[in-house]
Amino acid sequence: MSASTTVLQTFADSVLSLTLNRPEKLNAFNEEMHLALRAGLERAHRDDAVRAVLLTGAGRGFCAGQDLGNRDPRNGTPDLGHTLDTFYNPNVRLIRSLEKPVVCAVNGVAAGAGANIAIACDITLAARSARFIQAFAKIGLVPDCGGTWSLPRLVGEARAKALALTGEPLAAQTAADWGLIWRAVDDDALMEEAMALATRLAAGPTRGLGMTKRAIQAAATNSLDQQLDLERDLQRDAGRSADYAEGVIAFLEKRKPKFSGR
Ligand code: LHQ
Repeated sequence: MSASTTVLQTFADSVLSLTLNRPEKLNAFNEEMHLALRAGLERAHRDDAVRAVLLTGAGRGFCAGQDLGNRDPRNGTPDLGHTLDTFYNPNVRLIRSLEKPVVCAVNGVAAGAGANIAIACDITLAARSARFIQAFAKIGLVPDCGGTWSLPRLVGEARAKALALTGEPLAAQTAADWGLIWRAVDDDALMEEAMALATRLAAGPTRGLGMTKRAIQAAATNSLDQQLDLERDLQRDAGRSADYAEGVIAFLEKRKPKFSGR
């Protein structure tokens, strides 16, 4: 268990569940919650027993971004670049560099940094009632947590600009139709479906899945030639994994594979 209650950690079936837990503030980030999320993500990096992560929020919201009470300009002009460097960016990097699947279950409104953390995850599901809001424009800020990078890649420049410049809420189903997330799910089915997905992934060939994540992310900046070389290198490693041997032998023996993650 993490010492802080601002992010709840539970571990079962090789899945580490991280639940943002400041429901009275719609799970807006204060410094304690950043550090608690970081502790959970670092555990996922460190601990071989963790083979998938499930990120969600407690209460009726997923995450309302920065706790604006903590960055009140009446208390002096804040250095928000420092806030990003110190608190947000490390967590986004931990999500992206983790060579294990990160499933996000967006249980309610995801605004500002909350929306962009949700879409930084590998597979994002959302409750049909959830909304994604690039709230930054409403307070004179710029989308962060990689939003200016991921939004145009996921939905194209036209939609990215319209979402970011207007701050209009995007319904979960539209987010799925546009490719911003994987799937919108009935509210009461969300957690069961997200946990089933995370559990299935956690029982998978973890090394191969991790390398697949790395390769797809690298494609954003690689040429085709570089990507073909990367695939060759990763496939070489994957082909030496215990899970490749198990997968092929199980296929030939007409049984279900039992992957160890190695
Ligand atoms: C909140 C918040 C919140 C504090 C709801 N803070 N209390 C990075 C670097 C550093 C600084 C700046 O920012 C960033 C990145 C960012 O994330 S910028 C974007 C910051 N987030 C926002 O601007 C969103 C602000 N929240 C909202 O617009 C609404 O609350 C949404 C649309 C998320 C939800 O609306 P409702 O469903 O109508 O809920 P509500 O507004 O009634 O909120 C419920 C409570 O949560 C309420 O408290 P109260 O004591 O009145 O019940 C809100 O004050 C509190 N809350 N978001 N970000």
